[in-house]
Amino acid sequence: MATVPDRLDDLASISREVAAWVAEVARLTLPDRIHWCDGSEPEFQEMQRQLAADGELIPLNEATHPGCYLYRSDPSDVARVEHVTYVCTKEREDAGPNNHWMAPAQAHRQMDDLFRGCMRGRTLYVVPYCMGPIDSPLSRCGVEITDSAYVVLNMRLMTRMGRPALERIGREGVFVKGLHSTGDLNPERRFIMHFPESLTIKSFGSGYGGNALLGKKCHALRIASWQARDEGWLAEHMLIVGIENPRGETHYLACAFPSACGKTNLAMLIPPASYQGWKIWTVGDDIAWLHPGADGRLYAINPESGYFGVVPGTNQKTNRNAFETIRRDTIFTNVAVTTDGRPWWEGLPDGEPAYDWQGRAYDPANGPAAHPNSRFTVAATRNPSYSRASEAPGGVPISAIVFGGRRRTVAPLVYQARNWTHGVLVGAGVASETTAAATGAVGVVRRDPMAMKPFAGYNFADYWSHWIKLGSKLERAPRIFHVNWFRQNERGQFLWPGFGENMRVLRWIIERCEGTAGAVDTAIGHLPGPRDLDIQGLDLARGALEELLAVDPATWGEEFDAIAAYLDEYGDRLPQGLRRELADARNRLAAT
Ligand code: GTP
Ligand code: SPV
Ligand code: MN
Repeated sequence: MATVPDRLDDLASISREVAAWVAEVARLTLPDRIHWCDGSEPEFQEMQRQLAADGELIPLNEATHPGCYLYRSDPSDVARVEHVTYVCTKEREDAGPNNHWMAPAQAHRQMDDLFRGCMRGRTLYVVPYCMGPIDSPLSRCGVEITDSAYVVLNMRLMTRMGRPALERIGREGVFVKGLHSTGDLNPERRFIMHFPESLTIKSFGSGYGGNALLGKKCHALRIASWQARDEGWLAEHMLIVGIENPRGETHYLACAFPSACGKTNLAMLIPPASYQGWKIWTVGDDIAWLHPGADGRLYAINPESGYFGVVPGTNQKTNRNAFETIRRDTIFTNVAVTTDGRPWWEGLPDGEPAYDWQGRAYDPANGPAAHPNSRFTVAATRNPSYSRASEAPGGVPISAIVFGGRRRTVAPLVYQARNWTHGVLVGAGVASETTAAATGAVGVVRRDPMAMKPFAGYNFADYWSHWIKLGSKLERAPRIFHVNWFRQNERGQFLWPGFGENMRVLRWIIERCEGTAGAVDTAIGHLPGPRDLDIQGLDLARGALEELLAVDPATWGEEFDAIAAYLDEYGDRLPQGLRRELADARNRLAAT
């Protein structure tokens, strides 16, 4: 059993800080081998080949899905685990009512006990990565130590991983330390701990998604949001999409919707046939880092380089770009397979599942064939609508910020906030039905401010203050909107067709930014009037549009009460600006 590197890798000599930390972790976890990842294509291919030989990855049909593999996670390990995710700050109040908290010393002790000797018989992988373009001053680096080869493969697709990242760390000396082990996958011994004050993450007992790919939610949101507050920027759960109009002008939007509420779909939308000359460019599908620019605008980079996207529901009609993207070089997690080895999921118009996501012979009595949170991992460059601007070191200028949620009732199709601070209230008031992206009940409405409930690395009250302050410094702040694609009629049918047709709403948003689209003023903000939204050629049910654009005073009275009660949980730390905006909104509602 080796506790020092088997071979003195040349990578180990690039950063003394990383090498020292790897040695320290090896003394604790006692791996058999240490592998420094260089991030090269041959390394990636060799690891895939090896995992397939070990039976951990299942090669899919090479004729229909070249370079694609299926991975089945442990059936108890299929989603993020919010109830055991902690933010461990010195002061409990800094983590806020929105986070589970544990004192750092106790948390380290508890985690180190779990990590002690946990890599015996296993390989310790050192995964240096850069979140954001490798040459961007806005990017930040980290190193994940993991004993999961599946995690390494995912990190290779999701981040700029390997030698260039390590070289940047060698120059800068600063990096986020992420320690991960799948452990024994015992849900009782599963914890995701964050130490923002020491740029450290410790994750044990899960091999899945946001629990284990530490560059993603742990680093790029929880740790980064803390850093962003200190440094004057924002780390957000937002897609970034460019919308090019027929005149060749491109507006970029940053949109925050909770997990499994449509970010990936909107980021790669295909406009309706009537939108000749309009083009959609995907910059990011899950996370945005937003920085004030010298010109008074807000600029966004996507810290990721791949997609970890929801599979069910993806087809030619709903999301042709994603459908094309995942036909090759994709890792599928927890989908079903057909007899001829093609991946299968609910929402595909053809094919039949032979084996379900757990590898059992498919039986509808066992529930869906593909897990509702089954995912694809694929490089962003595979996407037909991939934007070259994703590589721009300075990011892209943001015209509008769009919040949204999944709500059967209450929230209209779209409305615009009156100004930045009102927009922060709109974001703070976001509520959404829970989804399969996290363990626990599905379909329960909860407050999910800025779609960051599971991801803000500090007290939401401080976070909203930071938002308000940042906006006040922007001379050309983005306009703020709220959308809801998920309104239903009393029979449970969606009132709005969604997907590509969401383009019609995006168009109104852009034209509001340009000052050319009309709106009516209501208590909750500006809504499109009946003729302001382009619904030409759209087959909407009778009365659907009226319902989608209605602001019912009684319903909104209750909604404002609920938002007030929620904000009260943050006590004195809540910024006065939010209280004022809410009081104004209630007065406007009372006056109608
Ligand atoms: P995370 O990766 O968990 O952050 O999710 P996401 O926000 O990227 O959600 P995604 O785009 O993967 O969509 C989640 C689910 O919502 C999928 O099953 C989609 O088919 C469905 N969906 C997306 N957009 C729409 C829409 O406009 N209307 C309706 N009805 N469903 C949608
Ligand atoms: C989400 O849950 O918001 C995701 C998937 O994007 S995960 O990577 O598991 O966080
Ligand atoms: Mn997400």
